[in-house]
Formats: sequence, C-alpha cells, structure tokens
Amino acid sequence: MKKDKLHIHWYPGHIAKAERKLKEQLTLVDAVIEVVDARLPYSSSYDNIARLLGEKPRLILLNKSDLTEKSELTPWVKLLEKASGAPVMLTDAKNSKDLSNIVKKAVELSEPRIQALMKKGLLRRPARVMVVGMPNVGKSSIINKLTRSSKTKTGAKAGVTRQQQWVRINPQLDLLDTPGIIPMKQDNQEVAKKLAFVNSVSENAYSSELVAVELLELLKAKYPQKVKEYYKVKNISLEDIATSRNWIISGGKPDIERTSVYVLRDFREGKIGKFILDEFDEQLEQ
Ligand SMILES: Nc1nc2c(ncn2[C@@H]2O[C@H](COP(=O)(O)OP(=O)(O)O)[C@@H](O)[C@H]2O)c(=O)[nH]1
Ligand SMILES: [Mg+2]
Repeated sequence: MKKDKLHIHWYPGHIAKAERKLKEQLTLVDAVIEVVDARLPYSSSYDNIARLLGEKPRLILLNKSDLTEKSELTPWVKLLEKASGAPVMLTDAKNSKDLSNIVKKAVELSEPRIQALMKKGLLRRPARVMVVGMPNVGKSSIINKLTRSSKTKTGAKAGVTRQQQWVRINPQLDLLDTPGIIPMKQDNQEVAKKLAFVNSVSENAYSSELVAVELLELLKAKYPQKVKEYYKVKNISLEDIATSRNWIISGGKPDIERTSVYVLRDFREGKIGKFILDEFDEQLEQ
C-alpha cells in the first residue's frame, strides 16, 4: 500500500475569525461551560481558553463519557481540575435526561460576578452563561437538553456587533442559545489527527484512508484486543479488516476505501469499544 503522509490542513483565516467571534461572545457572559470530548480530554480542550477567559469562571464537561471507560477517565478528571482550577463533570448528552447539576454549578460559578455587580449598586439579575467547545463535541446536544425544559426566549441583548438570543433556564440562569465554536489547537499535527478521528475536523481537510490507517495504528498500540475482537482479525490493518468483512472489489482486492469509511464510523459510534486516545501526562498544563 502507498505510504502517503497524513497532513491535516489548517485554515488560519477561519481560526482567526472563530477566535474573534468567541471573544465577542465572551464579553456577554459571567461564566463559560467548556465542552470537551472525553475521548480526548487534552486534545479537544482549548489551549487559549484560560487566556481568553481571564478571571471568568469555567465549568469543564467531559462529554461523550459514555464512549470511554469511567475508571480510565477518573484520573483525567483530577488532572484537569488541577491543571485548570475549574470544576470538571462527566456528561453523556445523548442519553442522560437530567443535566440539572450543570445548571446548579453554572449558577454557583457566576455568583461572585453577580455579587460584584450588586456591590456597584445594580439589581440582581440571572447569571449569564454560554457553552463553548470544538466542533462535534456535543455543544448543541447540551444546549438542547438544558433548554428543553424552558422554552422562554428572553429576547435579545445587544452584543458588540450583533444580537444574541438568550433562553431563561430558571430564575437564576440565562443561557446564550448559540454555542461558541473554539478553533482547533493550531499547528499540532498529533492533535489534529486525533480531532479527525472523533470527527471534529472538516472531512475536506484529510483523506479518510490515511486517517483510518493512523487510527488503527493508535488503537493497535493502546487497545489491540478490542479491535481484534470486534473485527475478528489476528492482525490489525485495513486489508485484514476488509478481508474479514468480505469487502472485496473486482480482482479480489480488499476494498480499502469502503473499509476506511466503516472503521472511522464504527469508531465514532463507539462500536469498536470505549477508548481514551490522549496519553495521560501528569505535566499537563492549561
Ligand atoms: N455517544 C454520545 N454522542 C453524543 C453525545 N453528545 C453528542 N453526541 C453526538 O455527537 C454528535 C455531535 O453533537 P452536537 O451536539 O451536534 O455537537 P456540536 O457540534 O458540538 O454542537 C451528534 O451526532 C450527537 O448525537 C454524548 O454524550 N455521547
Ligand atoms: Mg452544534
């Protein structure tokens, strides 16, 4: 097989634009809910968020925790809390109905700022919070879950250059109903690759085959048994998986293109197993 090198293409223009918009949205809120993909506790978090937020409090949600082993995730929670100084919660926006503990925590985190406003003589108002995160981590799913109970739009508050819609979740909390998209970690191909595995990078930016090959390499190193069992192969490769599944094209050759698409889909849907793809590192800083 040809051994092309995978390279994820960056779009610096989009990144600058995303960061600008995010900065503008951040001026409107008291606290931020950062959604991270639990399979990538490090790679799907945002390097610059601490700098962008300054003193503004943050709640970190390790979402899609259903696609990881809880026991493997526990040390990550401690590490992230230590590195960020922010509380970390595990969520599964696809299944769990009750996200009220997120609401409670967001209100609690916003309280010092509300108090500060009241000291300046302003009346108490509900906390203002927004959800931020990389593409596909589950921001919209979480916003939908939180707003389902309350459909009251509280109307527009002026943004710096545009109007934003708010939803009153309860008397203590208003949620910005559009998520803040945070740009990918820049210029780090290792991270970009992992974000491609979880579908957080536009599919135009890479070839499915090369991404599938890299995913299998990583799974082979970290979780060989799960992959061998799921695909019923002795050796982990696209060719072996294609043969095992009988995905063959004319001439009896394995259908690598189709297999690549299936492997990525199986992985993303959690069919192959529960995984964490980042390396646990005590030195992690955020
Ligand atoms: N298994 C699982 N899937 C999720 C979870 N949260 C979201 N998803 C799925 O991930 C995909 C992206 O979710 P979405 O909310 O649109 O992400 P956004 O791009 O961050 O707004 C959708 O197919 C969701 O159904 C979760 O906690 N677990
Ligand atoms: Mg969305």
